[in-house]
Amino acid sequence: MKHNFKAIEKKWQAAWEKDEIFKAVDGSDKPKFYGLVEFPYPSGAGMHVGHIKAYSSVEVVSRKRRMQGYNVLFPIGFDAFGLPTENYAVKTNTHPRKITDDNIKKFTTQLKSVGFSFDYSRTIDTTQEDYYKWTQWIFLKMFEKGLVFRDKTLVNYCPHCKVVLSNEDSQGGKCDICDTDVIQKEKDVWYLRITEYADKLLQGLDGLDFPENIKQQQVNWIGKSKGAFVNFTLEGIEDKLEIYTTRPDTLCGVTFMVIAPEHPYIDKYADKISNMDAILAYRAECQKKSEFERTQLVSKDKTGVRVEGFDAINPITGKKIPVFISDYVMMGYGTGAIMAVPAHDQRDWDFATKFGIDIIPVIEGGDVTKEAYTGEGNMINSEFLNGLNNKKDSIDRMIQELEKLGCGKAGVQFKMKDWAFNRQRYWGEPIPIVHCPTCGDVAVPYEELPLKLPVMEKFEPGTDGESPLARVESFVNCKCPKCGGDAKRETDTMPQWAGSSWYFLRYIDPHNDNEFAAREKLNYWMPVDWYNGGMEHVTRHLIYSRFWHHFLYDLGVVNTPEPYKKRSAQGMILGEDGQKMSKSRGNVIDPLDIVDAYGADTLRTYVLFMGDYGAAAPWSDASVRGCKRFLERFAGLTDIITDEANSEKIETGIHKTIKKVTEDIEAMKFNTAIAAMMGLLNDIVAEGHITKDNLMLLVKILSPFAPHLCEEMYAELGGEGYCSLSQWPEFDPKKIVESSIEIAVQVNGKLKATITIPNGCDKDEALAIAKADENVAKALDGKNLVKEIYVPNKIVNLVVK
Ligand code: ANZ
Ligand code: ZN
Repeated sequence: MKHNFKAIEKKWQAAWEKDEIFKAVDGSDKPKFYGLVEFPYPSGAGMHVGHIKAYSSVEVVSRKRRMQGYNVLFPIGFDAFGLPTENYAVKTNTHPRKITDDNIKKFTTQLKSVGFSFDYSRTIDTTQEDYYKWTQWIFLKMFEKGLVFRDKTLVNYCPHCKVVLSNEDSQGGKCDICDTDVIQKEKDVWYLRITEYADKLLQGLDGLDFPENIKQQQVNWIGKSKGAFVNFTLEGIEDKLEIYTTRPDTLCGVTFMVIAPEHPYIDKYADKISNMDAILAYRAECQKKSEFERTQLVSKDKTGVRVEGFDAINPITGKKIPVFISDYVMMGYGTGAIMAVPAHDQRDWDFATKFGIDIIPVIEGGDVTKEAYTGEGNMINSEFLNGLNNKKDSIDRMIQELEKLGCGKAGVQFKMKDWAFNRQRYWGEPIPIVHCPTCGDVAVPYEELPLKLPVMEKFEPGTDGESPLARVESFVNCKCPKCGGDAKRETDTMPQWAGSSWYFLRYIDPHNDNEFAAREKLNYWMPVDWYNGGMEHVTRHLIYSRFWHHFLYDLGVVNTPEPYKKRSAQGMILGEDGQKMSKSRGNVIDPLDIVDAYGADTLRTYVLFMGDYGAAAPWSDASVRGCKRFLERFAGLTDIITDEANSEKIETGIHKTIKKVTEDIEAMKFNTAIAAMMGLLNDIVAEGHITKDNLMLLVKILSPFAPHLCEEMYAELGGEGYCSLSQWPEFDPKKIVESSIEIAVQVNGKLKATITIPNGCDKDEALAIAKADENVAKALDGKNLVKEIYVPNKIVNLVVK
């Protein structure tokens, strides 16, 4: 048949939709498969080819699972709150509701035109009241359990977007939305205590089928550090100065202390400090820098000011040491104070060198007059540690001593910070909290959820980065749910990551009005069996959603701590020029243009054929045409059907290909699966005919990739029902075994011949065939044969003298 994709694709998409064949069934007794892809942000630009690649993997797996008899849940939805829509709303003075609805409509049409087998009856939109009601509900549960707190703090703030950004959203010191440099600003911040789950998030990784690099990124982001907290006496002051160190073993090498410029002791003991002017001036300087600049960009040129007023006492040596403030110590990590060991820490070494402070080595090795020595070695200058040469032993011994002296203990720290959870923007979930002058922060009662976003005409943030909601008096002014007195609502909204932190649970029961999802449905469908998405979400969405799920598990409302059994990630599609696709480069491929010109099946096949699924790969029009050509030739197989049996070579090829495609899909080696089908097609075309039964097998294994064409061919071949719901073929192991195989013959390690032997023949037979070969015979002629080696089905190796 002809590959008449225009007609075929419309026809089958309509049929699938009408018969609702991709609808997941609740409470079926079939085994379940829950395939998930990261739901899109419905931007005005519509779908790009990256979406197609991201969805095609789990799409192929889901289609295969249906054919293997699974009850499949493969849903889609829209992560629709967020800044791009809001910014566009401000610019065009259109309500974000309308923009969102329009974009979702457009996206849905586009998705359907590619023939993805989503269960559209479960489509969710995070901006709908019946969805965000439950986002607010989870937030309130966290509030109830003490996992939400408010604090005035210096935060990462984007002066362009006028929003507070979490650390995750300002990686590298840049706003994740607009790339502007973030600044530090004091703000009222609502935090989610994600740090309370740091250990669980770390340990939970163990049993998960995530790629190693994804696990590693999460491990690094969580950043667990083991060390000790040590209290240093400050002369003339009651309070001790507590520091965090990973190297308590180096305590005798401490020659000064450094505290963060924001350290509270500066203000608390201002009256004891004689150079407050210099200190406050330095502190003001530091506030101009972002945390990123302070941690990453601090050059060798260290700055700081000595705190004139109190010195510290080393608890082991009893020596008096100076205290400095310097911006290389962060208030947000550990205790905001460190013991400095210039001989063994490069930052401390740089500082000591500049300020002329002693450098005392306590570990042998290196030359500390040139740089800090960070290797291992014998302990020296360290009293009771002297002579020890194992870092762990020294650390343990020192902690023991500190505990005995009552001035220190072992402890851990995490790099991960609590999650800054409020945004001063309109298009987000209102935070359901009321500020009462008498009762403080009070939760909106559950029965009042959803706390609806008020309808507004203008959405600009206020001048000082205040939320637009602060201008809606009818929203702001309310009664306190506790005491009934006059109160004011919180006017900030949640970050975009809120709605995506639990959406996979709502798919399971999207229309439930009483709970976010019924427990027995959750028990049946969860965890997600296979989740595919982008590498850019590995330290945010993937951690946030695992955190929420762990919390819900502790709350007793979901059945497993971890939401995702398996995670994979697609590689980026680059432009033909090898550069990232972008409007400004003019190298963007619109997937719908490809659907128009070559068909959805070609597009789907191509994005999985373009290389290793996880690797970045440039777009190639030539290769798209190659895939189109493959499908055309495949369609042509219906024209060469005969009753004549296929040759052994083709029979073997077909069953090997079934085996390969079956296995490659599981291993995400889609490109080699497709390549195998292409190779087989060539062989069949060369043979000139194929039986109907054999063709049926091929149609089925190609169908997850090119489902429209395969439905059409399946119908033409007289298949029953839908190809998409037919049974996945099993390969015949007997047919994979070839009757004869080719092996190499070496004489003294040199290749002399390639011979054909019966598959699985014994040593004698193989040797006989080898020796009968003319070249081999020549090589043996007149020599003394001292060794005969036969590796079954692999090689004959003869050694002569
Ligand atoms: C003494 C020492 C000696 C240190 C040595 C290191 C090497 P991680 O692994 O990142 O946890 N530190 C502690 N709190 C800090 C803060 N708020 N800002 C900047 N630096 C801080 O590193 C912990 C180490 O980083 C700690 O151990 C401390 O320096 C420093 F040879 O203490 B160390
Ligand atoms: Zn009150």
